[in-house]
Amino acid sequence: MFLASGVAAVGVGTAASREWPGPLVEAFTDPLVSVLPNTVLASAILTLQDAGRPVLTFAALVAVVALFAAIPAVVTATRGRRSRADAVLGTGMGQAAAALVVTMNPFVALGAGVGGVVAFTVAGAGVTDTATSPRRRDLLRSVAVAAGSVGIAWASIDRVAQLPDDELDDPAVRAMLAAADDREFDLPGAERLRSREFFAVDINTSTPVLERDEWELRITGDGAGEPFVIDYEDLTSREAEHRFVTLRCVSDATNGELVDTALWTGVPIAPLLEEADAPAECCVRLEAHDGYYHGFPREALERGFLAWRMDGKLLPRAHGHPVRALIPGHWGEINVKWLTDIEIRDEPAESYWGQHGWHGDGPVSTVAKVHSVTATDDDLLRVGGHAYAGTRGVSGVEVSVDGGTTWTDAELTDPLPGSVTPGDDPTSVADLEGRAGDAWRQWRYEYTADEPHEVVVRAVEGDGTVQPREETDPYPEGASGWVRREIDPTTL
Ligand SMILES: Nc1nc2c(c(=O)[nH]1)N[C@H]1C(S)=C(S)[C@@H](COP(=O)(O)O)O[C@H]1N2
Ligand SMILES: [Mo]
Repeated sequence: MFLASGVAAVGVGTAASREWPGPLVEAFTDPLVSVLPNTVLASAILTLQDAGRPVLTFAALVAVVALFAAIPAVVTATRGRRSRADAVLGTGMGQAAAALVVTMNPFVALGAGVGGVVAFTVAGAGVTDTATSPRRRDLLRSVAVAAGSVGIAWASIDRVAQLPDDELDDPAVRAMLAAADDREFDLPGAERLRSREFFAVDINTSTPVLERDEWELRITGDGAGEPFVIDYEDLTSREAEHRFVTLRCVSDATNGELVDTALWTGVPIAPLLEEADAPAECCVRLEAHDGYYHGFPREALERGFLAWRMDGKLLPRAHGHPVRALIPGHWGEINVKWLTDIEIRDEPAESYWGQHGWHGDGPVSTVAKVHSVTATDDDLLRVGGHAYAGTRGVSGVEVSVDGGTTWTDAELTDPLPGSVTPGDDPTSVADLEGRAGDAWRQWRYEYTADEPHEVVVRAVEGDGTVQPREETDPYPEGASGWVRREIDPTTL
């Protein structure tokens, strides 16, 4: 019955917040993250990747239910069974107080107190029962109460507010999306040239909800007067540009899948800084609605972009709705989603992941991945994937099918079109040639082989620099090294 009371307190308290996982559970995820040593956290992120968030939420849920179940247990133990009314009252007050302290939300506190008490009373009523198997009945009743509260909580939680399916009707966007489809290779098992399942990485257990009409961006300088404020209307009524940009998370393994490309619509940041009369300081700190923050050199921000559309649609909630930053050539973590503040500073500022031991501020490292291995109709082997080198660009991919002894050039997709500015007339794809900025390319290579062998690939940057061979783990500076993959032609 203590457990039933704990489950009900958390369930009803969470339902009262109308969010999932809601403030009660979330109050436990951050401390969990901070008590875990950086190495454990790093390996959890690496091994769990997308599963990391649900696992963390579950761990926090267990912790918070345990706390709320401990309250009636302690109250009962200290007051004895003599006064049930006392125990019930103590439980309710204890649970409500705990919820209030944790969340500072009176509705959650009320829900937790009432839910916990009702469950405690109903499930605990069997204590004085003299029927044949009171223990069993207690247990059944507890289970029923716990299941009931979870059901109520689940049913009353608002699903994350859907965004309207508002697609931009713009010839430039259509031409660029079509260009990506025209230029791509057919590589089974690999992501398309414009990603269809863009990865999402952030610190949240549930996707932050920030509405367009609530959004404002503040630009502030050290101690300098009034902040410069711009709202969504104002930002998005400016003349927009469209850019293909690739993002890669610093926790991506050499042949991992935390790298993707989309067509983003937005405006450059530099003119905004000018308008804001931003002081000529060295450094900036970006801050977001979810409490995430990132400090880096101002110079990088000057080349940045504020995006509110992705592939022609409103920026999805998971990718930073309504507005995010895109900073060319850097690891994913610097591309702050749900952006609310740009602070100009005269000294470097800390970053969320920096404080957890990652060094993801530098330029993204160069990589060529092997995600597709197929046999063609005419009995050739075809290997392929993506190559990305940030703003250095990819000029080639070299493939070795003998474990790294001899190398041959792979075929590459034409670069994606780069930035299209309002004056352009991108009705033909040829107009977009040669302007790829910070986007990946696909590569493919066909050959014959009957025996198992190792394929090794390495990318060549725009200026001819070959991707370094030395292998490192993602933690703390991002993975490096050539991707190697064993291939057994008899299994294809
Ligand atoms: N506000 C906010 N921005 C954030 C993060 C975050 O946790 N909160 N995560 C960063 C990290 S680590 C990465 S890799 C990219 C991923 O962007 P995506 O989720 O759109 O792929 O967002 C970055 N921006
Ligand atoms: Mo990341």
